[in-house]
Amino acid sequence: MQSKDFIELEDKYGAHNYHPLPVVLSKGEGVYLWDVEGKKYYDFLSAYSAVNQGHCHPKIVDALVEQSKTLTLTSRAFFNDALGPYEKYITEYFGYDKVLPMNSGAEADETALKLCRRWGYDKKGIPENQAKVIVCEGNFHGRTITIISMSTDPDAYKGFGPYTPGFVTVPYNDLEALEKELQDPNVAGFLVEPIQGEAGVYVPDDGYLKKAYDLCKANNVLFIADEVQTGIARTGKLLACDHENVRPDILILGKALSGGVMPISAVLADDDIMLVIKPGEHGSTFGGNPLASKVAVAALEVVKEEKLAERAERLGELFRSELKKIDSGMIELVRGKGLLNAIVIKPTNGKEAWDVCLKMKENGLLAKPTHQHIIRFAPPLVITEEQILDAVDIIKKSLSEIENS
Ligand code: IF1
Repeated sequence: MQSKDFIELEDKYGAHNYHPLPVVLSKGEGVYLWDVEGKKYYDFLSAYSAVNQGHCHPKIVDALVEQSKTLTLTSRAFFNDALGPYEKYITEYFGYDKVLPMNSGAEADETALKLCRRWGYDKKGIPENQAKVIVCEGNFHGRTITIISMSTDPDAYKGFGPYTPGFVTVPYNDLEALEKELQDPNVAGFLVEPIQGEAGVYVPDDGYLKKAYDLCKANNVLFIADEVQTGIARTGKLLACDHENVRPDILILGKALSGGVMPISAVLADDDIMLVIKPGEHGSTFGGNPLASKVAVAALEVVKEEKLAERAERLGELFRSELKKIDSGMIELVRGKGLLNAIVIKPTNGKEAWDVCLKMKENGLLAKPTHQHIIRFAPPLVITEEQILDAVDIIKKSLSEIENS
């Protein structure tokens, strides 16, 4: 079978909830992907930052394979010999008292919202069912009905009402608006992405996260960081909040927590928050399964052993500086932190970001636009300097071919 055959199968038998780039991948290794015709590509999406450690990292795959031979799932109706050691490892790794293990990023965000509301009632004394959570315009936290109820993007929420109440929206990177809303005694939490990925890699002003955190503390409101995409070394520190030495009250992780081999997410908090949820009040069939426990430990060990945060910091600087040297009228601006970057494309000759991505695919690099004019670039953090420079050459060549088409 060829690419077109696989595309036809998905079109005929799969829901049409995505519009993928026309490439059919069959193999991944490190920063590379191969399609069914054997063409090789640089992966500059990393499955939206889930493959920070590189495709099929041997250490992570070995952990998956080994554990899968003995015990994959017990449910939390019973204890198992992998979860406790994982919980100890991850809580010491990030510096929190406890972890609540889940599977998808959305489930972790939902878990954080439940923890926050329950803390609001039991600890802050907010009247029952009156808790509010402040979120930012342009946010992306997942696809469940409660999460899209917080969204300001019609593509995310239109046609899926009625919506979950209890959310207040403020502009991102706007401390004045945040301070005003924090005066409401019924506000339990502020949920924020340290960098807005889906919105187009919006990096807030230096100091925004720290000042937002301080404003939350001054008003007895929980600062909740969604680091599903920005965490696990992606932005040049272990967590994006580390750039400002902010320690979230509730930390949400996902994606690269598994190195891309299976869905693993986690919510971390200290006892005064985590213990507001009592036995039987929250959970999931696969949450904290032995397979995920072993895989997550391996994935986190790789981050430290291969110094992926330092690599992301150093190679991200190189990537942005090389992109800024490209003499192209199509590049309106370059922005990002670590190896989470984006360029804003100025439509030219009737061509826009999607066309640039198609041309880069032809030239051996895979990336995808977020919204109409922004291309996100997020390669696995194991990329080398030589590969970064090679990728920049491909981007430069592709833009030039379009501008001269
Ligand atoms: C899609 C976006 C990225 C996330 C943050 C929670 C979640 C995500 C900050 C939910 C997930 C994914 C979802 C995927 C595409 C991708 C995405 F474009 F949708 F927004 F990365 F930017 N918090 N992001 O980025 O985690 O439930 O997916 O495990 O839905 O199209 P999930």
